[in-house]
Amino acid sequence: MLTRIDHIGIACRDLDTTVAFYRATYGFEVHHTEVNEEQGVREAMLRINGTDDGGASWIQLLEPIREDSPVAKWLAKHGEGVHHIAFGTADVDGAAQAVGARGVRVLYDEPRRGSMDSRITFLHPKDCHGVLTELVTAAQDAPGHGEHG
Ligand code: MC0
Repeated sequence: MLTRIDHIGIACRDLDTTVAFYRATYGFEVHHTEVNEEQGVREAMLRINGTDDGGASWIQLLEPIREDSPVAKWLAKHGEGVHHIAFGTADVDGAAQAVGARGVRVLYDEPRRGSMDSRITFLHPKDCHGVLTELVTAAQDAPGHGEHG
């Protein structure tokens, strides 16, 4: 059902400074940046492996753009650090339904838009031994991607 670690989300106060650290220390380059208004973040995706066609895992650096956003709240309470882990699946709807049926709170009724046009939902950290857990179907991993009609 869940086939890989898609990304690790890291909360930071200043995206540019944190990107500079990852570049200088590990040689990771930014593959993509975007603002996700709904989630209240500006983010940078650093690809660790894989290709544009799929199978990649990522470090996702997250800077809040609003004080009332989940990442801003997390930073105020805990400071910078790992904010969530995301498991990849070809079927985020099915995975969310299956996990929900096992008694874990799924935070969204329907998956929402995540990085790079992925579809995402979250599991409540209190039901996951303290880990905010995301389920994600990357755009490239969605059934039918690349097919031409
Ligand atoms: C909160 N808690 C966490 C946590 N955030 N525990 C582990 N990891 C986290 N990241 C804990 C708090 O410490 C607290 O426990 C309890 O959960 C309630 O937290 P709260 O501070 O009162 O905040 P709430 O209840 O208003 O919201 C928590 C909730 C929220 C998880 C529902 O953060 C949420 O909806 N998160 C999902 C969306 C999200 O995080 N978006 C940002 C990434 P104590 O024991 O202190 O009471 S967007 C993203 O990642 C996208 C772009 C993508 O991947 O593509």
